[in-house]
This record gives sequence, C-alpha cells and structure tokens, in this order.
Amino acid sequence: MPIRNPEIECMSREEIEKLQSERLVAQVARMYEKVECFRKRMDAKGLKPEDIHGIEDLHLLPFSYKSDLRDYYPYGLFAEPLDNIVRIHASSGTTGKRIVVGYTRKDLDIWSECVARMMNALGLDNRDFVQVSYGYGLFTGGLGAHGGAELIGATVIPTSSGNTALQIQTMIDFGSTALCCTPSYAMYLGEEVERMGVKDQLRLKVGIFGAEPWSEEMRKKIEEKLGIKACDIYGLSEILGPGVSGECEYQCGMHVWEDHFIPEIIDPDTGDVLPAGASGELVFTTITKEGFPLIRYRTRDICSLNYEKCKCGRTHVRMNKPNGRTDDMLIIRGVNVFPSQIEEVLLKVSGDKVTPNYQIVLDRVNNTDTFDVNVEMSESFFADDVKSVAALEKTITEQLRSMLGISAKVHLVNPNSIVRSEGKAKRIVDNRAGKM
Ligand code: DLL
Repeated sequence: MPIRNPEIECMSREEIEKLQSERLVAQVARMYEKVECFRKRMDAKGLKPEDIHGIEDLHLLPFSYKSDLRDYYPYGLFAEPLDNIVRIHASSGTTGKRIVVGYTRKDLDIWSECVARMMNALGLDNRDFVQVSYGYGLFTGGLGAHGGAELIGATVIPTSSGNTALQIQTMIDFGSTALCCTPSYAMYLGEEVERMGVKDQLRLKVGIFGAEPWSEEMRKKIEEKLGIKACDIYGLSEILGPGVSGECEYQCGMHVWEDHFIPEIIDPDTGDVLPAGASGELVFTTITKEGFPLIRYRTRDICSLNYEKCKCGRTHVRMNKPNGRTDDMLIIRGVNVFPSQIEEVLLKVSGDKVTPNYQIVLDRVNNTDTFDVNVEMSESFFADDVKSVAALEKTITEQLRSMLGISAKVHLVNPNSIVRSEGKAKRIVDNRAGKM
C-alpha cells in the first residue's frame, strides 16, 4: 500500500528522536510561558525550560491529569488566545462538568493528516467513498474521521451515528467503500446486513473502528459479516481524537504518529518509565499542538509499545490494543462513563427517596451493550405508591441521559436488596468480558 509521507513515516529511530527532541524543547518553552498550570508544576519541581535538552529529559517533566481539565475548566489550559481557536470538542469528565479542548487551524490540519496517513495505509484514496458513522458533534469521532477522509480526497458520506436501516441503504445506494464507526456498531450493522441478506450489494472493503476496546474475535466476526478488512484506530479527546495511532494493512499494532506525539509506558503506581515492551499506563506528550498541548498526559489506558520495524516499512512505534484502564471509567456503547457521574445524578435528583446504594450492571446482548442502573429506594419512599416510583425512575433515566448522552434502564429496587460488600462497595457488575 502507498505510504502517504515516507520521509516522515519511515524515518530512522535517530531521526525521529532528533525531531522529537527539537519539538519537545520548543513546546516546553512555549507552554512554560503560556500555561499557568504547567508553569506552576515545573516551578514546584525546581525545573526551568532550559533544563530540558531533549527527549532524554522527558522523564523529568511533571505529569498532567484528566483532573487538570476539570480544575481549569473550560479554557484555562489553552495555550493560544481564544481568537486563534477554531474548534472546541468535549468529552465526559469524572463529574457533571465535561472536559473541554480547543484546536487552532494548524491543529486541525495535523489531525486530518494523522487520520489521512492511516486511511492511505489501508489503501484508501480519492476513488473511495468513506461513510462516517461516528457521531458528529462534541465527540471527536465524526469530525476527526471526516477531516482525514476529505484530506485524502475521498468522497465523504457524513451519516453520523444511528438509524441503522438508513445507514445500510446509504452504503448500498452511495457505494460506500469504507466505514468508520465504533466496532460494536459495526458488528450491529453486520448483523443487520446479514438479516436483510444484502451483503452482496455492498462495496465496502475497509472498516476503521475505534473509540472502545474490541477483541481479535470481534474483528474476525465483523470482517466476515461485512466482507471487509477491519482496522483499529485509537485516540482520546485530550490528545487529538481518532488518529493518535492507527493500524496499517498488516493489522499488527497501531502506529503512533511520533512526529506529533511522544508515547511512554509507565508504572501507574510509581510513575516510573517502564522498558520497551512492558505493559503499563500509556502517557502522551503532544509536541506540535498549539491550542491545547499536554505534557506527559496520563491516559489511564493500559497497553505496551513495540519498537520493531513493521512489515509495512513504517518505523513509528506500534501500540497494542489497550486492554484495560487504571481508573474506573467505563466505555458503554462507545461513550465514556464514570460511576461518579451516575452518583451525582442520583444525589441531585432523588433527595431522600433513594439510598446511596446503587449498582451498575453491564452486559452485551446481540453485540450491543446493555446498561442497567439498580438503585435502592429509602424505606420511607418504598412505602409510596407505584406511580411515584415509576415517575422517579423516569426522572432519573432522563437526567442520566442528559448527563451521559446514552440511555440506561433505571430500576428502583427494594431497600436492602443490593448485596452488601465487606470491603469496597461493588458498584459495577460488568458481564461483558468474553462477549466482545
Ligand atoms: O474515543 C476518540 C476516538 C474516536 C478514537 C473514534 C477512535 C475512534 P474519547 O471519547 O475521549 O475519544 O475516549 C478516549 O476511549 O482513552 C480509550 O480508553 C478509549 N479508546 C479509544 N480508542 C480505542 C481503541 C475517543 N481503538 C478513550 N481501543 C481512550 C480501545 C479505545 N480503547
């Protein structure tokens, strides 16, 4: 498959490190001047920008965290005046407040370039029809994939998510050759295609799926059902959205675009950098971002890095599929959910009608996540009539939907019916393992 930018994508390790060092030094100096949170952390460590000479000094720099985005909400971490910010995206925070990021024009161009590299790596070009079925909006999936597809000159079909029958009709009528969506939605589309018996009417050849963990078994099933090559794409709102890394045609790890992002793997407990190949928490430093740069951002995703040269000829390091997190963030139907957000809704909505005993039950039925929230009623409310119970369930359901952007089935259950734990409360029952 053609390589979009061989001079960059196939650089030697020495060249990559030289470029990263130059960019890191410049980024640190710039952020020290412009971002108060970063300057304070550097000062607390007794560090000045002059102490950073290259990537060999990366480990000296302070970490940054998701909580920083909450503490400096909404624009406090931006490194450019708002006049230069041309786009905002947002994602779930650990509380009701979302995390907010901003892009300059140049940031958007780099983002599109990162996605375009992957699309080209999968053989897509201006003859292709790319159906973008990730959600468009504050979520980065839709507009992120869109920018890359336009840059390679493909014809973009921006269907956004939902309306499955219309998605399939669009694929058939418009001749979509590539599909971008979450893997669970791809699986669902595959099943519907099978049920409708229209697989032979599809022209799809490639799928670009990410935003949530998925297994090799799931990959095989999607490939079979849709008759495509299914490839993994990774990203997070804080760093870039989709395209921080992506698979090439060999599907053996996602190339991290190292001219823009420096990945590290650390021990989540000690913060120590782990040797190449070890599994630990993934940390990113953005070395070209203008609007919302981050140094040593703790992603909470667990994975490892592989520095061996890939069969495709690209030298940029490959990360394996993230296989867990160091925090309690759940990804339900592609949407990030923190149990603390659910707790916040329950406290706000219910007064003394419910107890703080609740349980989130997740499962996977027909390849779609089910999401149930069981909440114990208080003794006094339990005595009330069925109508008021139904009304409260409805209110909690609506509030959760407005907080999280997805629907949960809320069940008010009898007092003392949720099993008590002797240690930490077991708030989450996740039965999805092995069903992906
Ligand atoms: O999910 C960005 C994205 C959109 C990536 C479309 C790929 C495709 P957030 O909503 O901020 O951003 O969620 C980021 O999702 O920290 C991971 O835990 C998880 N995640 C993203 N991609 C993958 C993947 C987007 N390919 C969080 N495999 C990240 C496993 C993934 N987990």
